[in-house]
Amino acid sequence: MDLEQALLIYASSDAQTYEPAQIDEMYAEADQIAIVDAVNQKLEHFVTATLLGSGKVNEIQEYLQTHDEITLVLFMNPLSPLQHRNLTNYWKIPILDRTQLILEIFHDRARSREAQLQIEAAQLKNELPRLAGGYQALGRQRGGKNKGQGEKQIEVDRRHIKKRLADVNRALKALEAQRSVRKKARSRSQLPLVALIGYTNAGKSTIMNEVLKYCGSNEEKQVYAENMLFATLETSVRHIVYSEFQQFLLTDTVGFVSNLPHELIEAFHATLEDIKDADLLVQVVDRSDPHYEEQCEVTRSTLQQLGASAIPMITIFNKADRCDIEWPRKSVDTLTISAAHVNGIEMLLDVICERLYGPLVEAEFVIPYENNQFLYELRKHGRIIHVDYLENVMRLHILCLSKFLNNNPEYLQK
Ligand SMILES: Nc1nc2c(ncn2[C@@H]2O[C@H](COP(=O)(O)OP(=O)(O)OP(=O)(O)O)[C@@H](O)[C@H]2O)c(=O)[nH]1
Ligand SMILES: [Mg+2]
Repeated sequence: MDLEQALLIYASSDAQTYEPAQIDEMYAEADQIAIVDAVNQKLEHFVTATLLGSGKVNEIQEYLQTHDEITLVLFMNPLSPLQHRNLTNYWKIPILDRTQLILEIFHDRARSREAQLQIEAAQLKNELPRLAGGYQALGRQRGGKNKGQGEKQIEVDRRHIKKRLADVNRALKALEAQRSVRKKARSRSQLPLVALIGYTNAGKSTIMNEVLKYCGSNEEKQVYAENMLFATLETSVRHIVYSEFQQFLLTDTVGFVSNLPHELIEAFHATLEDIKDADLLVQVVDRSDPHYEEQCEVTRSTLQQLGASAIPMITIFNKADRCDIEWPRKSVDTLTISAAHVNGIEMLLDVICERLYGPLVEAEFVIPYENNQFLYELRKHGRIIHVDYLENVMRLHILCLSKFLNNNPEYLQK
């Protein structure tokens, strides 16, 4: 397949730069674009009409004229429709901005019908205000058939997009209805909901799969985990049975990314809604990533945008095997583990269940032999470690949720 040769441009007010490697990483699986050169531009103020100053715009124009092999400009900034249109007209080359790039990656990776429709809706909405202009950058996405065909064609395109958008929205509404049926079923189950959240590629899906494996679920329940950004584009919910009395629903979610374009937050609103219903959030952080602190900040602000910052949260510093730090380790609200190692998963399950159900305590009960009701209740709240069979009574040494002690004070020994 012919790779598209792209020039990468990034403008920032601080000295931050974007390296081609970071984009290659984003595109690891899609492998459609080769970045041949990069321009990192420090700017005091962004220009409304073109983002970059006119000197830089001209310089890039000259560069493009002498580099015919370049067929695409990738902007790591989001561009307004006006900037997008002006720059495309100056440079006569298709431009993908950061939002469109992320949308394209999402488009390539979406597997469920809902995710595909959500992304299509976001792409169509993004396309609409960019339509008016001589040179159709977005022709790229639709086979280039619309390049330079004038106002009439734009009107036809606009009508076509609006109609398609209406169809997509209708299909999404229908799927949302199914989602709300599933949500009702979930709340009927009365099990607490725990959501794995965090920056893309942190290891959320891997942790979900390790938890499933640890709890003996069969393989069909496993979710897709891969070393690429945005591997997960839909939420999946699984029933986790750690013990008879420690069960919960666990949901894997779409990874966050810095400055997630608002189109995408909107597009994934329904999917991300699930996070708002969670009783507990488990933030997964790739501790081996040099930018892990910034990524925690992205999670924090995304949760705020979703209106989910009040939900209790624990944090997992994952991929500790790739760092020079002590693990597995536990402190109040954080765990340092590696998803691939079972000790960390057990620690995680203990912490989740303690948060949901309170701590486990050891206790001794003395009950008459015929008290089946007690044994039935006990099974729902704890387990027997040891039994002494005495003359008329049994002495049970048990491990149970602390609320069980309060519910059954009459038989409690100590
Ligand atoms: N070395 C190491 N690799 C890990 C660990 N946990 C996950 N990975 C790898 O990290 C990559 C990403 O894992 P995923 O579980 O797909 O990440 P995710 O957070 O679900 O990513 P998105 O769905 O894209 O948001 C995979 O290649 C995993 O094998 C870990 O503890 N140590
Ligand atoms: Mg995932």
